[in-house]
Amino acid sequence: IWLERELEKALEEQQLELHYQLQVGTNNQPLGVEALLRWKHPEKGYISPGQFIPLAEESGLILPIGHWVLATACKQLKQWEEHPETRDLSLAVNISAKQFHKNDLVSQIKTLLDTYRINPHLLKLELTESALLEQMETTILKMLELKQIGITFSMDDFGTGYSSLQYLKRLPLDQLKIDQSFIKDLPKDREGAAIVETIIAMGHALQLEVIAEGVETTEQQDFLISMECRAFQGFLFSRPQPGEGLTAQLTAGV
Ligand code: G
Ligand code: G
Ligand code: MN
Ligand code: NA
Repeated sequence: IWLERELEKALEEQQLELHYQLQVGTNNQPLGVEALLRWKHPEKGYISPGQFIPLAEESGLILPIGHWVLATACKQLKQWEEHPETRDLSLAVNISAKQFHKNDLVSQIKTLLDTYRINPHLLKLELTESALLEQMETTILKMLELKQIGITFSMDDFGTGYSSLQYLKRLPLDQLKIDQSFIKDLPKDREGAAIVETIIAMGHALQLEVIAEGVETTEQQDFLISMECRAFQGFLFSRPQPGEGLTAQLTAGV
């Protein structure tokens, strides 16, 4: 309970921050960014969302927090749209199941896009398999409604949930994000390699972009390139960092 109260306070007292991690292509060219939530606790320092998102989901605090995340991401996207080096970057935002299934999500997003006058094609929503598979029919309708505005969708942590190929066939996704657990021991891990190769081939056959996350070494990236993967995210390219840091890195032409 104390943590719940602290989290409520964190939102009121602006202790939440969005950090941003770069996504790159085969020549390490910037493609996009993922927004990652951080709680800068006055005594405990940074707390990972892995530690407080489950609580936020349970308590319902995920709704105001999720809205804050979307609004903050849209403001950042607007700033990036104003510079040639960052203008074309997409921004991926993690959406929790509860937030996705809330009635006002679509109107919330429309309002934010209008307010900040953002190109909707640059906003990507990352959903997990468990979020997508709940209430399939309403999920598909809501995704289609958002896609009509221009929003794109990525399936996060792909391969770790109860992925059914039937669902993959029906959901209007744009991207599969291979979970970092499959990347971790590449290129040595032969089973992992076989799974990754299959995910990439299947994703492309379904006209989906495929991005590998948790890429930490050039060996991993080269191996993934040899399997036709064309988008990468991981510590090899950049750590999640505050927006100013990433902007400086990108505008310095690094
Ligand atoms: O950055 P880190 O590895 O600590 O993130 C841990 C988990 O928290 C990841 O699964 C990530 O998807 C999730 N996460 C990060 N930011 C957000 C956010 O803004 N909203 C939601 N719902 N989850 C997030
Ligand atoms: O579940 P989701 O994909 O949203 O969360 C991504 C998480 O992975 C973030 O918390 C981020 O900090 C972490 N992450 C990003 N790149 C790497 C990496 O190269 N290695 C490891 N171990 N974690 C990473
Ligand atoms: Mn994610
Ligand atoms: Na993920």
